Amino acid sequence: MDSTEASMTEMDRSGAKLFFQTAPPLKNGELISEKLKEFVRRNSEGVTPRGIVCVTSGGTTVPLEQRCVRYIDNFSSGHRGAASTEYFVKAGYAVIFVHRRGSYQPYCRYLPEDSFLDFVQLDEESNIQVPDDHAATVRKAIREYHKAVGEGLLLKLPFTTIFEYLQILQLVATSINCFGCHSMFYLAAAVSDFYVPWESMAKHKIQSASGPHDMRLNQVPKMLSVLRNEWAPEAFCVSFKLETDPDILTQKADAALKKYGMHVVVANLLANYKEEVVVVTQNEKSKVRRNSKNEDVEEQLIGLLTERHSDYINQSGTRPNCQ
Ligand code: PAZ
Repeated sequence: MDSTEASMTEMDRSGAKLFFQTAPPLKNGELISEKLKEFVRRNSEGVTPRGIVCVTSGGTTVPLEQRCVRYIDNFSSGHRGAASTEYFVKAGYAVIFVHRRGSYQPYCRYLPEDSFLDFVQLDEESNIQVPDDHAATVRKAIREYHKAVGEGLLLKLPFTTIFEYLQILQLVATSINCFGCHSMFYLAAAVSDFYVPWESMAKHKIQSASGPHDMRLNQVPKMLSVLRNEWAPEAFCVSFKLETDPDILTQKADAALKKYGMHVVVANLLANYKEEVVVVTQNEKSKVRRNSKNEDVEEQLIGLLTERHSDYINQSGTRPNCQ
């Protein structure tokens, strides 16, 4: 078996089934399905098939109580996903941006770190104006954002918890499956490895009066296998591997490539993930570095991935079938 052939164990299958059976149902599942249907319809029309990519972005939370006051979070600001979305749109892809609520958004990545109020001021008649030193940035962002939305190239779907994230990922994957090899998954979100199953979770806020609290965390089933084998078997799949120890990074990326049948694993280190990443495939390990602080490493990364995706489409030769 080559490394892009996916294998799936019975444990992956039954673990995924149990996870979805016991997860609290998505509140707006029907609305999401409708939005996806319309997005797929719009982007599958026409003679030249458009590429479609699902970008996941930001960290998932693990609630500790059903009426959640406390939760475990995952490190991720969503900047990578937001930047990558912009470059995918620029490359002609339709993008489904599955993102953590409140994380960085495409076309306004300068927010929320800088206050929105720094970007506007009032003139003498109290009209809102953008100061000259921000005008170029805001003008470009407005133009590009409205172009992407106007052309129907951007669908934004927010999540907070691991339950929402995986249910939305499943809906997206099964909705865009008809694009076959023209679809891509770019899984930059930082997804929890452990969670508290809904039925064993405290209903109300956990009380501290009774002293230390023991809690058992279950392992989140390996959904990458399920994605590759069942939800979207023809899609081009790119996952990310974040590590803090440089000595184990590429070894872990290689292992993920083989274990989950990914086409690409993007390996990055916490210490410098904004400056460089390593693109790991069956045949290559390519370092991608930004040339200066004013550039995004994502610009080169998306350039390389869209090339690899084109090769994949040419090899597979199938066309979308979304009728
Ligand atoms: O969202 P961000 O720009 O702050 O960080 C991006 C990242 C480091 C979360 C991403 O590149 C990544 O590695 N995601 C996968 C993390 C993981 O190994 O679970």
